[in-house]
Amino acid sequence: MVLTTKEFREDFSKTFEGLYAFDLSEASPIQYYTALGNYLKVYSADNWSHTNQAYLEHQVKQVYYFSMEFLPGRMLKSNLLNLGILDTVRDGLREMGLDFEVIARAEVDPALGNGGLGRLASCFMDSIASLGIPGNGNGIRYRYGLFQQKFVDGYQVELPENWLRDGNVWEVRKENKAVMVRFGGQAILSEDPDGRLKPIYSQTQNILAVPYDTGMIGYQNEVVNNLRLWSAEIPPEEEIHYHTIADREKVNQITEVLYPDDSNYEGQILRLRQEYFFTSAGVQSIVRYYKQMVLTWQHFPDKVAIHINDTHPALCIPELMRILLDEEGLSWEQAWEITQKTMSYTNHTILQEAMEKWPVRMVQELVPRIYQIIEEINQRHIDKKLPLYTPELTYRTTIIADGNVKMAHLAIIGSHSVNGVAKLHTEILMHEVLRDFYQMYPAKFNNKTNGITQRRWLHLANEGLTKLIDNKIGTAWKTNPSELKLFKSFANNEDTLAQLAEIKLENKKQFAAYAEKEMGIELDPTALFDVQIKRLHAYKRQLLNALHILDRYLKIKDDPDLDIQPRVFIFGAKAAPSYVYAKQIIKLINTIADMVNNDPAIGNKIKVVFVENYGVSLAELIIPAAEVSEQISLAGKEASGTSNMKLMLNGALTVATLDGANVEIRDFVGEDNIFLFGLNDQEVYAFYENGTYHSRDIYDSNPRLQRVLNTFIDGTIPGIETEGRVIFDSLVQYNDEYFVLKDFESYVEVQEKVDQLYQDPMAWNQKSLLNIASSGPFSADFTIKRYAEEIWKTDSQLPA
Ligand code: 26Y
Repeated sequence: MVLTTKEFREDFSKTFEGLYAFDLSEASPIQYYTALGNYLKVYSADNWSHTNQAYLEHQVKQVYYFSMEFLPGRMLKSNLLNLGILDTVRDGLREMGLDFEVIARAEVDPALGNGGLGRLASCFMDSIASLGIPGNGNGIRYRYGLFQQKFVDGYQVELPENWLRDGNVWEVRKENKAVMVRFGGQAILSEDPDGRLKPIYSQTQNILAVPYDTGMIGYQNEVVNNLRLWSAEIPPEEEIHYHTIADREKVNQITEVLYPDDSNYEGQILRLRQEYFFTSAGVQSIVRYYKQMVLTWQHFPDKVAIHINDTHPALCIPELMRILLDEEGLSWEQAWEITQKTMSYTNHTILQEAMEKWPVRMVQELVPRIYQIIEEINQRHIDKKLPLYTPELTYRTTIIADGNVKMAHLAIIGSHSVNGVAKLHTEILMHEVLRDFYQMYPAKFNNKTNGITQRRWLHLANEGLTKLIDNKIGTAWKTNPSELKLFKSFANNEDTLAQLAEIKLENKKQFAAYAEKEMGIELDPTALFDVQIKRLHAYKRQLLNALHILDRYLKIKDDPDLDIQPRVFIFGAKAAPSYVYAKQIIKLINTIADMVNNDPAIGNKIKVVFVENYGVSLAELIIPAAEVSEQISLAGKEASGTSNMKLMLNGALTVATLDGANVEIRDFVGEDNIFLFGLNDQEVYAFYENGTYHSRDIYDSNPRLQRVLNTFIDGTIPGIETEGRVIFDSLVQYNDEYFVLKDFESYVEVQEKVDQLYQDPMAWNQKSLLNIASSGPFSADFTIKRYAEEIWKTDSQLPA
């Protein structure tokens, strides 16, 4: 049944009156938005409950995607799109004299994640539902999301992100589905009447885990899956034991804030609490659901797949073991077989410092029974592998070592599948980082290159481009993104190329309007828009970008009449609050921005825009306006990257090292349509092995680079005495950990080529078009199909 605008207006007005009991004409955007959200919840309620019923009735296998982080972005538009009523609602609101865009912007963007890993989880939720795969998300309902970033005098300042201030229309609190999670105390094993060892608990702290469910609406297929986020509460029957506010606070604290660090592991007990809290709650609720099906335990892996998004939820493994052993009375062997068959794990990082390992004492104290189980998993692993491998190799793979529990080892040993997130990354895992495990379990390892949902990142974010593509190749690409390649046949069509340029210009104007309004920076929309948007981290090398800007700046200062392609350098990045060096780089770039933007000799030749509080919503504004995509991490460090895919899909040309998924971008689009530079991963490894990298020598021997670096310490850039010195020293004195100086030369060279190509708009637009047309393989739909077929063994429930 198609919804008419008339029906929409009537139902919407009713919803509004029911909620607010006053005349619709005098409401605020947030009130309209809330009413719209409520309307949509009702509109999609049947689909939600039917999907649920169908899964249960047919006892289909379901996947549970466990992730500490989800970054869904605003949901109003994407829900409308997926329900197939975006245009109707927009038109209906217009007929009522309301501005849909203003209403949509009233929604908060829930920042329940740090970056790539969290956003990936949300793209996956969209694809799982859109493919009709029975799937659920499982995570934490943080009371405060990732901090809001402000710049004060160029420094990052963090403010709390109270994303629930106006309520959350999409969630449904499900008190009736709450479970109890046990912490601390003692677990003493003793024999039960059947002679089995079972734990007797004493002095534990019991926390109530209350789920909040959000419908994950599939793309025009009537499927609504579930994202379940858990919140920690005091169990009502235990209220009496909580005497002080501090006691109560300790409970609320568990789901109070998201840890804002995504690259530097710290053994904080609260984080371990969070990890056990949501994994235990999630696994318990899965088991409870399974028990409705009256099947033997052996069939558990035929009905349930649990996916562990990085090691953060790896306690799923001992938790499922605990339930099967202690509560369901299975033998160790049975429980272990079920657990391994159920679990799969994705690794997202190569950086050693981001690998989770928990002090044994901490695990013992916080979850004593879980620790016992981990110990036994470890011992059995050693007993099984020692006869087969050298003691050295075996002991390198233990879960417990040097007083720590190594979460990656637990995740690998307890899962049947281990995957990396790009071809190169998986290779590096197999042959470098996890090579001992690869030798032991070659069959577990596989690659699943990341993907993105083209629904949010093209259809919604870039309506102009969507229309153009629809006009040229039809709309089938929306459900089958490989169809995007049909767009290639327009690569020589001047008309199409001109339209493409027109759309890009329009998107650039939109961003320029934002920069003007929010930051007071005036941009020339015909300048080249160059974009680097990602977390701030030394390995991602925002510094290299900064060096290039300074190099240009000096050139223009030397010769103010220099004929050079005007460029706008756009940055968006948050730094972990404790990551001092990253914050110094933010200050540096902000100071460069001030200097350059206000220098009349520079004019429009360079503008630098560092947007505050980068997140999903800003990405949706910036990406469609981008012409150059900066993917310049040191080769071998970025697991995959996903902004690289979004930018390509929106027609940006990539400046890249051969790192992460950039390698596959090159393969799909061809060497001629990407700007490659710098060391490759093998060359980087060779330097590590030989110890022959000396950044000081490069500084000494390259006068151009020397001059750029000296601006950090010679007063050229005013007001960065401290930061300038630290950064200078890190690059020159302390041997430049991420080879910034080594790659500088080839980076500026390739940037000159970028400028040259830009002088020929048709050639540029052609490459832009080829990038769009070659980006289909990076659809998360394909990635999810592979996860479903090769790892989860879940089937789409859509009619074939
Ligand atoms: C343990 C704690 C310090 C921690 C918290 C968050 C460690 C890591 C993370 C998040 C990591 C992350 O976002 N990794 C990114 O995952 C993306 C999706 O796979 C990749 O595209 C990207 O290269 C990788 O950096």
